[in-house]
Amino acid sequence: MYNYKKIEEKWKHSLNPKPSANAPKYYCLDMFPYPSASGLHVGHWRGYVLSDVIARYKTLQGYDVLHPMGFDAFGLPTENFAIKSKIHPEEVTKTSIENYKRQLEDIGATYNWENSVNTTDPSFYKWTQWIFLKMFEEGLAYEKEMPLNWCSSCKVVKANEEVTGGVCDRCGNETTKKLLRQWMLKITKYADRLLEDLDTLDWPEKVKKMQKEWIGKSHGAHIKFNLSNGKELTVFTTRPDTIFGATFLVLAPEHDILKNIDNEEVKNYIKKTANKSNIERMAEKEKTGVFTGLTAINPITNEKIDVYTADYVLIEYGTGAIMGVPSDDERDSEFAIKHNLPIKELEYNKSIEEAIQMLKEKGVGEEKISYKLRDWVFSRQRYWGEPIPLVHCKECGTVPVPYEQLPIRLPHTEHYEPTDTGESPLANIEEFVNCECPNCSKPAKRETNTMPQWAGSSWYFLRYVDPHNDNELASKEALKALPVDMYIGGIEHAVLHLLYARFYTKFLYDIGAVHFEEPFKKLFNQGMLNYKGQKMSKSLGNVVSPDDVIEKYGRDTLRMYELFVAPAEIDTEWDDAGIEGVYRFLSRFYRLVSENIIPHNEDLEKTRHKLIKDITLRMEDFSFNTAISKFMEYSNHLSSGISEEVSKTFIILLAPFAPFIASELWEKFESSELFKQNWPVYDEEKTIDNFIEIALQINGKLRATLNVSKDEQKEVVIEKAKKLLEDKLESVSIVKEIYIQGKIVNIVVK
Ligand code: ANZ
Ligand code: ZN
Repeated sequence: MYNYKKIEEKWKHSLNPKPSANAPKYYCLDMFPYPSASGLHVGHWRGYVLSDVIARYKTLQGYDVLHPMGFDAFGLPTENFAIKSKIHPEEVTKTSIENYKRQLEDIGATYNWENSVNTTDPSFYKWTQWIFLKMFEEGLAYEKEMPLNWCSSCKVVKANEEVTGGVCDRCGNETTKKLLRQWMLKITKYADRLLEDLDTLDWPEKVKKMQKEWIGKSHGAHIKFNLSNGKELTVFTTRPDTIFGATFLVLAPEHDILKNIDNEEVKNYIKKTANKSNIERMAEKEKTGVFTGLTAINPITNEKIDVYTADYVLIEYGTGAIMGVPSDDERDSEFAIKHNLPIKELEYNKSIEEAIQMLKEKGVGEEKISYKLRDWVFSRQRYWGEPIPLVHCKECGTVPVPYEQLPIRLPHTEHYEPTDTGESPLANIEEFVNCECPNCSKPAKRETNTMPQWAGSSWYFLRYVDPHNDNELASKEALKALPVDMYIGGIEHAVLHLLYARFYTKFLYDIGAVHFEEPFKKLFNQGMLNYKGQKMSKSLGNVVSPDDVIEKYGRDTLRMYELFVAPAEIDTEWDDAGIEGVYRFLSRFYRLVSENIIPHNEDLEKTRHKLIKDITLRMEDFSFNTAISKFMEYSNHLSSGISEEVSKTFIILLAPFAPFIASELWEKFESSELFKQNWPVYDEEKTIDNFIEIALQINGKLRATLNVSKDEQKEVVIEKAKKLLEDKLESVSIVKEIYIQGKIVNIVVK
């Protein structure tokens, strides 16, 4: 009887494969989780099982596998939970991590826990702060007043990436714009490299496309217009050839030129749009806008045209101003119709290049490339994050904290709730704020903003290889294990985390801290595991707890079911019945190997090679669900008996999926460690069905069958057939011998 409880208890602590000394390295990485107070559910397990199977497979193939796990523990989810539960974020983090570790170990995942990192550990964030200082030194970190997405419910500024559809991705409230002083990172400096190097990556095309669009490189031109107030206005256009049809100009409501306009209507319009999200502004509804009172001269046609402000023009893109070409641009056309502006139907046969040439010659324009990518708003006004290691001095301005003073520790406080002034709670902690200027030693004040949750996750994969190094981020020697060979995580990180991590890596490459420009060679996005038609989540109350499944079926069944349920990259539905099938397979296989061992023979040897081939090819394809179907098929096929040789091969192949039962069964045959074995190899010859069965007929009647090699010569087959039918042919005379290739020998007699 398959007693999974006993087996799993027995093998719980001896499943970690140990690498051989000078094996080639393989770095298999999971996107590390933020440890939430509600723990893991079976949906989270989809990715973790996947990476564990790959890690174990690669170990058996002889690689020195690094498969680390850590915790992305700073950030809003923990802080919001702490505020609600009135338990300090430090405490929440500690207990959540303990629970996660228990759950991860529980399922038999082979993590290198000695390499673990935790982004809230000062010995880790020392280096998060170090990287920031390096960026500051290189001019990549700068301060700016920014109209930012403000969530009045979370009381926090949100990065563009954290606002979806105009609402806060954390609480679902609509965000508004608020002007605040912020620390920015100049990711735009890397736009071209981030774009071009996508071509070098073995990533899902979908993710590459999303990054491409996020970077949003457009070729076009800047064109200058003279305004009636004596100022000059530059617009960005991707269609400079349409300048002949430009019959009005539109400014974003936030545009500088509007700052000094004394016009009630304009002022009201600016005020009204301030609270709208970009998504709303670009939505396909009526194009609102007002006349500014200004006019401009079209530099090519010399016509006088009106200048409007309208919120379909965004301040962040291009120059925040456009030329309206109603004949060719749909939005401009809608706007022109609504505001009764002239529409010039023209035919353009001038190419874009020629148009740019013409604008250049007239001195009113030039070629320009524009990006959608914005610099990264890097500061947060919250408690639970890394302090930004800068000091503000009245005499010296903004001064970086000397490297030897790192880490700047997050001070402990009981008042970690956000303030509604938009300032960080750290601003109220005098012992923290007041300090000495590192430059002139006069009293100065610390920066009180903290870093976003993305800071730690942008580089954590570098630290795993050398987590206790106090002198550098990671030693050159340890970094040889990088870049990451296989990165596994959800598609939701396509543009945020994955773009930031690439940016950080490129920066660290530029300052000589790492030897590679791209952190993740291969990326795999596992699909979501839904339940009752929805994403599994505690708040929806449709969570399947791994603890319950383990109790009822065992860890091996849960592991295999996670992979059997669907191709790993596809979203799918948890199916309570489906798990039974996996459980039955494991029970049957256990019984087969325990009770039904027969002597090895040629047929079984053949089956063994076929099995190795079928599984190995599927492993290489990441087709784990079909690999499991194959296991089931072979187990059925072998139900009348299995030899020791086939059993041992089967067990090694099964080990990455079901390490507990595999270890138990292995012990029946061998005393060596299962995970020190080599992944079996197959002999192609032996997987081919060489022999075929030929029907032997006399005068069209079946008399016997004969096994011959597939491409046996006709003469040889007939010779063998006659030999086999010898006694039946004795007293007759042969008229004709017919051979139908690979099928029938018919001997016609009289
Ligand atoms: C005239 C024109 C004629 C345009 C035409 C397009 C088609 P992509 O491709 O996304 O880069 N634009 C420029 N800045 C803008 C802003 N801040 N807010 C909203 N729209 C803006 O789009 C570039 C085009 O989007 C630009 O080219 C401009 O309209 C508009 F037949 O200029 B075009
Ligand atoms: Zn100073």
